[in-house]
Amino acid sequence: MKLRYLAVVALAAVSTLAQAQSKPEDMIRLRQGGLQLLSRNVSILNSMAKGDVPYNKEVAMQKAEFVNTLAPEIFGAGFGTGSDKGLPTRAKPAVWAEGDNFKAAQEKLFAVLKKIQAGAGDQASLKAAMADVGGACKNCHDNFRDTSYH
Ligand code: ASC
Repeated sequence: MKLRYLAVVALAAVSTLAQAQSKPEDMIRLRQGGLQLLSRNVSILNSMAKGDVPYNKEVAMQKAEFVNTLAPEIFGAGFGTGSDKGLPTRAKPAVWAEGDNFKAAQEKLFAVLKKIQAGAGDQASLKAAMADVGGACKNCHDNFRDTSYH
């Protein structure tokens, strides 16, 4: 009985969360802001890896953890059904029409981000792990991001 009650409460909480992001313009804002934050934090990691800014183990590990939390959140909550329009967006219709390919592109990014997290505690490993991240961003942009807003 108690378990069943907890399950109902948990389900209600999950559906409230889902509804909180269900408006197209909210999803578009979420993904655009989220991707900017992802870009900023990956760029800082890249600068540290190259030594353009001083490598700091604590900051690198914190940022690597952050991007690994952030990226799945962007793709989980930012590209829902109906968010192909609502605000100016560069997301191509292919995001929704070719869902499996879009998912595969995400998985590629997540895999690189995991490698970055595994390597963040050491500058040389971080540098090695950064090698594929630009490609993972570009792969998705080439296929799923328009050159201009619509
Ligand atoms: C970046 C950034 C992107 C990618 C992309 C790679 O630093 O902000 O969106 O790299 O330009 O093609």
